[in-house]
Amino acid sequence: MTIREVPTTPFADQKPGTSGLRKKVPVFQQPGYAENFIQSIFDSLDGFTGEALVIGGDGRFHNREVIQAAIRMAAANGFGTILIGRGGILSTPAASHVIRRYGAFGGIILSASHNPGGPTEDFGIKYNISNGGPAPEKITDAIFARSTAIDRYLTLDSADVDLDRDGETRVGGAVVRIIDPVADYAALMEQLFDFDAIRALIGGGFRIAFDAMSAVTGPYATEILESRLGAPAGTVRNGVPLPDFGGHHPDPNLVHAKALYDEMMGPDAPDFGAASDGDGDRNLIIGKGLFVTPSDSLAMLAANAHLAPGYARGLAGIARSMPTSGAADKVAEGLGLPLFETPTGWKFFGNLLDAGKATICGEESAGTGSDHVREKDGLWAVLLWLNILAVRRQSVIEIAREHWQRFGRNYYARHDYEGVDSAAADTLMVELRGRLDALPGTGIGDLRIEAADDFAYHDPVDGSESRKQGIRILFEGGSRIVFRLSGTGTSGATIRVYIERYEPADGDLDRETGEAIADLIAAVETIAGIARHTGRTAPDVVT
Ligand code: G16
Repeated sequence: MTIREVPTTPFADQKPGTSGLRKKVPVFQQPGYAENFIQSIFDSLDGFTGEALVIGGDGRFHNREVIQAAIRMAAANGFGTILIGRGGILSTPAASHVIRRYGAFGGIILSASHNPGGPTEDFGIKYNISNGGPAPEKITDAIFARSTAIDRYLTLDSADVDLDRDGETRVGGAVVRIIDPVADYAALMEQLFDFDAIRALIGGGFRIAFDAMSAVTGPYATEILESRLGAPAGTVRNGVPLPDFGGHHPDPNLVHAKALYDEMMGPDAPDFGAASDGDGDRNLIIGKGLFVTPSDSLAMLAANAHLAPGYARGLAGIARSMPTSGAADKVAEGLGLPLFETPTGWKFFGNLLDAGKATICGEESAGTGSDHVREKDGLWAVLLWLNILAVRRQSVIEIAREHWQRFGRNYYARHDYEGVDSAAADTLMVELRGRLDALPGTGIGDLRIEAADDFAYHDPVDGSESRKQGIRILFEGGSRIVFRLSGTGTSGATIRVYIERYEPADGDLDRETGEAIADLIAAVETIAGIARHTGRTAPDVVT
């Protein structure tokens, strides 16, 4: 088969964000757009001739078209084996596992995560390296640089591969292997968790509601929760992945999983509610009568992980992204473990996990995971919670209360201002940065600002520096407000404001979050002038 060199010209907007390149589907449908980015990935890598590449996606609209293009291009560029999940499906954590398990050189993951899907909605491409994790900034910077100068891409003239039939076909010099997307991942979960204990819990009448949000986790959750753990049929809702997620926003938060939340707060609530996002790496945990914030979930999982066989030896350390609450820090302190604070983006955890410095990582953006793969993992978090509940035989709310009585409670909320004019958002951040030196020592009502900075990260493993990762306003007493711009949106800018108050173990642990942080919320406008800059007087989403 002849390799074709197709002339192309650069697109100016292919800079990867927090997690790969995310754009609207029509942008990706422009001739050569996906091809340019994929070739820019290959041109930024060395030494993959004859090696294996994993390709998988979350099944969203445009998934199959890009997979077919990526197969031809990977073969033309010299990969020897191309592993693809049946139907073009691989959840992001499953793709990470497949890369590791088969010793692949890397993987291309097609997803825009929790963003909506469909002909006018979102699509995305990201590259993961051989450890199974998102490419570090060194590589994403190289991909972007290449995308601005690209003048050709390599492909082959070959028929589409049948993505729905397991087995092998040849495309050029490469073997394309279609694999079961669920089997390897489910086997890994059985190694980590005590399935017998969870089965006994469920057998005793413990009720679970899992919302797969018509996204990729459906087949994984159905196989694991219903087939292997014996939960009744119907435990997994919206379990069939749809290209447009049924018209919903597959974001497992209190806004987009409101029906589940309402049910969990109701009189006949199941014992445990959970949801996962478009590509299966995020999770939402709701006990009967209690929403567990992602930051608290990280802390509670870390404090109890030793109850699961895969973590019985204890943890090497805990890592969290900077805007994530300090709840995990209290656990690390209490257990005598190192705590690492990284910038937002799972890619920053990779080095810590590879070096054995951290075992469990998590983010406020509903991501938790461990060293079993190099992505956050929604179903993993659900199974670790179930394992803990099966051993402790307490409710989620009892576990949470005991946790706060031991470590204190971090009242926490994130306010998002979405679709804001990008120039206005940039001006807001520039102005705030300019005032950082003047803020310490000043007061707003009863709050006194102790310190203010722009977070910079020094990677303790490879020594790399990442600057301008979010503005922190730290108050006396440990409260905090963080401002940063999202790196995952596809239209305009999203301003994220993270608000946190720490209440010690002997303080008032039973307040409403909104009331506990009301003075901090009021201080946001004084500090940043969001209304003045953007005209917005209230956030679009509060989580
Ligand atoms: C991605 C990253 C996460 C990050 C999240 C939100 O998650 O992998 O590390 O916390 O985006 O990022 P931002 O605040 O910049 O929008 P996902 O689930 O979208 O891949």
